[in-house]
Amino acid sequence: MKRRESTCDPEREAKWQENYSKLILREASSIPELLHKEVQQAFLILRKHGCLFQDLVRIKGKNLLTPVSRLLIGNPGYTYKYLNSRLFTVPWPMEGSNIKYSKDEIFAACRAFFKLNDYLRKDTIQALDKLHLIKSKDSEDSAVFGMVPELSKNILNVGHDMELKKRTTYNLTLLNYMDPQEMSYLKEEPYFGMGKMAVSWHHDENLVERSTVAVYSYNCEGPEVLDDDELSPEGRNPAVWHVGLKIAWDIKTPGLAVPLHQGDCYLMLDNLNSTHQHCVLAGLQPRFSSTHRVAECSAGTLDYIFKQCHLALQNVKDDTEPRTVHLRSMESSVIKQGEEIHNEVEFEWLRQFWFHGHRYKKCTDWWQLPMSELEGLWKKMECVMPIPNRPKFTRGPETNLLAILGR
Ligand code: A4F
Repeated sequence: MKRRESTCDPEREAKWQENYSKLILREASSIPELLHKEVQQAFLILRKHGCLFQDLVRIKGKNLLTPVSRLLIGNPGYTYKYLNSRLFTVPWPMEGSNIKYSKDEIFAACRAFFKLNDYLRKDTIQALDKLHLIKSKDSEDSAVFGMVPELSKNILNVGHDMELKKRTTYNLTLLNYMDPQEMSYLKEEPYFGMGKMAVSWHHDENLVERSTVAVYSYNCEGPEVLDDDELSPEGRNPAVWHVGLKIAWDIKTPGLAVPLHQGDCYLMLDNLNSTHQHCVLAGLQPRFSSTHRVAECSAGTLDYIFKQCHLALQNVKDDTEPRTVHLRSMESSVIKQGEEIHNEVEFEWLRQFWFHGHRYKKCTDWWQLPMSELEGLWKKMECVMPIPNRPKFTRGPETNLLAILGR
């Protein structure tokens, strides 16, 4: 294990540059004090109102509760799926949105994460510009770029700006909370002796390709066992939370453990999330984080699923006199498309929502209306094309859980 501090050893520094230069640490002191205050207050409010929940996920064939409790906040109507569980955003108050929250404090908390999101987006653009400059300074890329005519340069710039925007416009944040003292057991990090893990080595899933993940880390204050500088470079302070990073499929190259103090942020730039795995190494005190992501939402928004339902229902004729519904076309491709959408709305949306539904009500009733509309559309599909041999759909968690996870 190596720690992140710069070193006088040029060989070690070069190795770090080669393997880990896309991990950027922003120390708390570089972030505006008012933003810290608002964000830290927001975490405490959400914990006070019991808004963070452990998720039931499916991993390596097993259904498990995550040790970390979570809440998804983000663009209205967006969802994010990880480890087979779809989470629905508590909407943050974007310009032009008119969202009712269950409490003023919860509104203030969502507004704080929206502000943090904007701050991290701007900061990420700066970090990527710097990375781009460093990488293109010596590369052949820049030599070629230097030779292209002005017009092509402009086209390249426009393309570059569009890509940059696509990879930095965070559409949601997954909040995490864990109190290690409440955990009876935490796994040991298996490859580098990094100590107890709150989250095992993994890649974040379902993100836009090469998009950055930006993380704000807030650990509650408490005694630290040792000062960072008192430790050997091979050890890590077990009282302090760290983010661990390693190259994917590689346990020979030393991993990196970066200590996270109160209010520190880190950015996983560009393709770092796919070339590397990360883990979260537990400290002793409770810790929150806000992990801002560009979720790949092409099939993950309300707009999308409503469009799908309307597509399927184009094949359903709804007569009023006498009251009957029947299919317009019996062509196999049309029937198949209808069945796929019927499955999608039931298994990816309704069951997932009713399984976790009570959670969102703590913060807002925003999802109630669109989800009952979606249920109405599903019922129409059910009249003409019921799904054979599947567990009965109810609004309670039990059968939905079996149906979602056991598939
Ligand atoms: O060990 C874990 O981190 C874990 C424990 C558990 N009871 C359920 C899931 C996980 C888990 C995990 C949780 C959240 C997350 O965002 C990523 C995760 O990645 C993992 C994991 C990768 C467990 C094993 C693994 O290989």
